Amino acid sequence: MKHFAKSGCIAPILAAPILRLSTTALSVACIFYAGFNGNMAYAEPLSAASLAAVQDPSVSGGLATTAAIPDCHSGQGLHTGQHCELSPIVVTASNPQTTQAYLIQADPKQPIQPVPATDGADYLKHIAGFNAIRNGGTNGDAVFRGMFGSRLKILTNGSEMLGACPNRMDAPTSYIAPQNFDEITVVKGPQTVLFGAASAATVNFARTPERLEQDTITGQASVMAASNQRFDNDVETILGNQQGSIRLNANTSRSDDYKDGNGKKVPAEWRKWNADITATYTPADDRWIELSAGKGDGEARYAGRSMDGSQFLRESVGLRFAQKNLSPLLQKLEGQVNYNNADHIMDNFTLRTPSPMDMGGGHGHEHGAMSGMDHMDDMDDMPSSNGMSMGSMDSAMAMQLARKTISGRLAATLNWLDYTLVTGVDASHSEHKGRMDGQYSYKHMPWNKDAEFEQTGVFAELSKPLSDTRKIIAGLRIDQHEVQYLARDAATEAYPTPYGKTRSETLPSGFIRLENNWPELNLNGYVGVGHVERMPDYWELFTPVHSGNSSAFLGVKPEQTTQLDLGLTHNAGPWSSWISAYAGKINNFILIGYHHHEGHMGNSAGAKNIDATIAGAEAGTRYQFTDNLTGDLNVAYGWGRNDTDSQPLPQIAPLDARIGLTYQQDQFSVGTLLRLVDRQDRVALNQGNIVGYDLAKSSGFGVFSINAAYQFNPMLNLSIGVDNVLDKAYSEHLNRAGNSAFGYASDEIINEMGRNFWAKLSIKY
Ligand SMILES: [Cu+2]
Repeated sequence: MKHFAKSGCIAPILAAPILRLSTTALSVACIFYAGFNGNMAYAEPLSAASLAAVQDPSVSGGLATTAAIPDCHSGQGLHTGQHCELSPIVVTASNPQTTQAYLIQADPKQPIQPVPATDGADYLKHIAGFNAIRNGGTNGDAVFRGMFGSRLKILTNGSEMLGACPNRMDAPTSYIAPQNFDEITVVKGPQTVLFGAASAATVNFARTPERLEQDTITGQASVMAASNQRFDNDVETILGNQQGSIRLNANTSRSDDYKDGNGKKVPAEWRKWNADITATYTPADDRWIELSAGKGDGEARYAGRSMDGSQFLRESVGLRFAQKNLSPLLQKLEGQVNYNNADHIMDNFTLRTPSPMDMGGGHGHEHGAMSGMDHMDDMDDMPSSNGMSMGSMDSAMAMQLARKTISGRLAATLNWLDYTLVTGVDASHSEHKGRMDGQYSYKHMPWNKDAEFEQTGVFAELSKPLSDTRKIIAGLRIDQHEVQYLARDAATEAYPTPYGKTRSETLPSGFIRLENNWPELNLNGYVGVGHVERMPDYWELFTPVHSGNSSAFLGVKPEQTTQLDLGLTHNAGPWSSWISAYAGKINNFILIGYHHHEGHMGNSAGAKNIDATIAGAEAGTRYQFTDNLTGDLNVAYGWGRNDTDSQPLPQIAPLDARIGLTYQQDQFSVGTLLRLVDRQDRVALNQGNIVGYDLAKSSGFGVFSINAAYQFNPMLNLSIGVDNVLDKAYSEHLNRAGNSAFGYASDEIINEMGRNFWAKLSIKY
């Protein structure tokens, strides 16, 4: 609280504790309630019959032993027809099986190990192929197969909310509390065009509208406590009847700085809360309309930056509907309109003491300012060419940034003969603005708008069975983009300001995929080719100082990815295995390099287009040793080459393997997780993306963790664990250098967490 008080933010002072109190009270009440009912409703060992009942919601009545079984919201992903398997109570390496390996579905409400921070990137890290670039304790930036930023489409209920920070302190995933959603869906590669042009993956965090059978009050809540004063609360309540329902999701999460394996404190504390309310009108089985509103805020101390995030305010409003069975031809019509606003403040006085003119440390990798309100995330490169008033050059500085996005989407599903066509339009408008000054004056400065984005797209995805076992799917979309440069920054001789200039691009994307199954071999496979032309995003156009001989805004070209994706899943007897592999050629890959720019202190970002080749695979296998004992192995490997400069592509995580062993008997399970990571020799020093760059070759490590869970009754579940049991000091390859303000030497990277004890109690009611 002291930090909130210091920052003078009234709203979080009031809102956070009230919410924290109310969710705690609710959680406690729920746990007592469950304890009472536990005597009456005893948990049965999971039989095949009860499993089937749970998987079919019409049979289950909503109160079955769902705590032990992932909810299978079939049809809510980007593709339908997936089945869902029983998972152990505590998932180790989360990589659930679906019929095809390009599609991952995960249940964000299940406890996972190691315990993630309350944000989307930290959750995604548990899916093979994903990593996150660490800043501090939370709000890492997700990377999939070495691909960063808008190569990943991160969606909540089909809509995209981008952060405001020019240096991505507030990555899109930092506004997402995964456990407040029902399902996470990942489509690997450019294998869908339904939600925008994404070259590396499309990720959707979805809440599922549901028609209730009768008058119902249902929900779940959990509390978690862990080392480093970590304390989380989550509550979800659904109230309604056949006509409609109200759903409330709220959570709070906090942690102090953590200790690494050497016992050294890493500046990493965070506080977060979210509250979302959804009203759904369900007049019939085949139609619904839903209005939702949500808000959240938080703060995070960043070991790897010279400023912290003291505000991560999110405001979202959404309206969506679906109407099925309109006619034999028109199977479904769906639409949505979304408003999202991110209002972020970063400063060097709320969560740390400003060091007078922090100039040194040789870690001046942060970005130079070109947009007039750009990066002060490092005081090192306080830009001389910055058009914004620097006030009194007080060393206590703050910058406030906001990004507002309004988006809409309309899609129809058409059936004709055995063709299924999903087609529609989407559009978005987004504005970015900011202001900065000294600690006491920045709130009085006028806002300056620096960027405006427009996007309009049309898309169509057609699928047709070729035989009982073969299906072909093809998609095409065309996007029209327009970006306006509105920052009134001072021109330099080298790169004159593009003030008032507009960039317009019309970019096509598409894919074609063949899916096949061989029932006699228990094998499913796919092969697909996709092509994506990606518009450079805010960070690529506005953050770097230049691109070649031009300003970044005028010089960075759209990126073209052409990628082959193929994979197999195999389920037979005690074995279930999968592999998803890819190989791609990226023309005009947008590479961020850090070097010295005139008029900027230290190193700042420059962008350039290069040609690159990428390849890699994720694979996993599960073996059922006995009825009770299961083994899991997951491996991910990515490789990339900068063909233009004949050197490795930067910021690619090394070979990563996770080995899990789970013993489960009746209501009890115990598990271990061993994560082994190879060293990374393939680096391109001082090159990377907006958040991270290659600092050095990295060495390998192994981390061992254990967990146990007990299902007291159908409602009450306790899981406990120790992450990094041996208290090993280690760091990930994708990382940032620690900041000199916290006493880090230049290029000293941030270590991961040491031994962490945690316990989570969840109830369903
Ligand atoms: Cu920031």
